[in-house]
Amino acid sequence: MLRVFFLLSLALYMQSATAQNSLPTDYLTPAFHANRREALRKIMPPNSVVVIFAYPERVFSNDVNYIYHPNPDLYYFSGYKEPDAVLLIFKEPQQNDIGTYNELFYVRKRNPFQEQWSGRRLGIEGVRKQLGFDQVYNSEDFKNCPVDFSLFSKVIYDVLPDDVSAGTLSSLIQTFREKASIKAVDNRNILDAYKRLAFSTNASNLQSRIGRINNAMKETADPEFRNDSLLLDLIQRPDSAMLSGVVHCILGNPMPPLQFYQLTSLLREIKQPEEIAMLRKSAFISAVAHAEVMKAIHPDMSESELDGIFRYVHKKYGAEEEGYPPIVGTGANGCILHYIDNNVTQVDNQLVLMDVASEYHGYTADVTRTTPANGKFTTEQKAIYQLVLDAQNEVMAKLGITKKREDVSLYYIHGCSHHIGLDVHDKSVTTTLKENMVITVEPGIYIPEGSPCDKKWWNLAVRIEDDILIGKNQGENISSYAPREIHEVEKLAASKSVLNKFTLPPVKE
Ligand SMILES: [Mn+2]
Repeated sequence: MLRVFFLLSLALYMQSATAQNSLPTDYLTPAFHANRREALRKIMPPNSVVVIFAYPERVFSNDVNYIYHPNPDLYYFSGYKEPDAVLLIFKEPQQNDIGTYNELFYVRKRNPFQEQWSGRRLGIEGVRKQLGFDQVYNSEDFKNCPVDFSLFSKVIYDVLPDDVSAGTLSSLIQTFREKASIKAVDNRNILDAYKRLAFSTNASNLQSRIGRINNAMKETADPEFRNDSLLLDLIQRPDSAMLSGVVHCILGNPMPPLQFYQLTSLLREIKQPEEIAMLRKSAFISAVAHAEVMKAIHPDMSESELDGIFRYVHKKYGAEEEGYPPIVGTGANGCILHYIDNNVTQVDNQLVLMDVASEYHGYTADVTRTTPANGKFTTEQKAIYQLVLDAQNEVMAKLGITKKREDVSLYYIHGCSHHIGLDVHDKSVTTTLKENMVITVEPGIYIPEGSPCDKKWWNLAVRIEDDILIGKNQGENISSYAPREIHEVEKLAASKSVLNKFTLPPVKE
């Protein structure tokens, strides 16, 4: 019996070892990531090194972590999607005992026992073969890393997480701190304020930016931030001459995380053809999901059921994740900009604001539609919806005429447009629009209960958001599959969905 079982399991093992599971074939290639490292070297200052750590893993519940999300910068420059790693990219080739190299990669060690529980790891060999790196080591060996950081003019790295106190990543960061003599913890308040000043230098919103910094300084108990001399100078004399002096100081010898942000943003804000292809897919998938939801939506449905339809359509196309937690806000909930409770059990005859999009192979779309659950806009809903739609159309038309972001911003109701890419709010430092940037256009009107207007407008919330690829002379809406015009939305809502017939047994009380 035992023997039969042994032979049977051997046969099953052999079968599973030879069986080929089909996997997606449209991932970014090792050549893409190598090309991005080369592009980074070109803009790095002389005699510098960039150090990029993997994101930490986070606890979901006992013995269970949240689904791991790789650090977008590490992914961009390597294709590596696992935790517990650090990548070093050198401006110039280095030479020492281990030979000549211009990058070193310390990755998560293979562990057959752990892999049976939590999934396959690439390990050294996998990173060499599948990602095309030459100098690859286990993370544990970072302490023997042959780099003398004191010999570099600039050691450039992102803000180091200060809430990771155990495990491999913690050791990697600790080792780096010791080797590169980094004692201080970066002050995130100061970094944020500097970033806001240095990388959005249009004069039009100078006062509002200084106002926000001033408020943040007043509200905080952080003495280092409150007493930052550059920020205090600017608050005392908030004019553009002082601003340019302050920005000059900030960028003259930038703190490492600011320089890291600047360099990585300069690359990531302009999308490569492979990235545009990925964003087109992600935006299309997301728009199809919105169209399906328009067909399926019904007053008896719940917010979470609608949320589930989006997720199903995204997965059906092979999108691994949602780009951000889905926002499905019925009536008044639509006025909460990042509403994610999605727990209303019946959407009734209300407007439902849905800001939901997929993440496809790392690339995130960002699409919003606002749909009447019963398929017909009321007079009031129509009026507000049309205003938002007109604003969006005007911005989109203007994208063909002007390339200045500050001109575009005149036409936003709540001043919100951002880049998309590996992050849903993707990095950017350039204040003018350039070819192959991908941005959102998302006007909205929100009228919470109690607003100083006729009650008939209360609890109306409308946002329409599309993803626009900036071309040479005009923008292209890459999420246009989901209708926006009132008659189109009503027509689609009146059509049937296979989900209308999808019924399940009730849960026993
Ligand atoms: Mn958005």
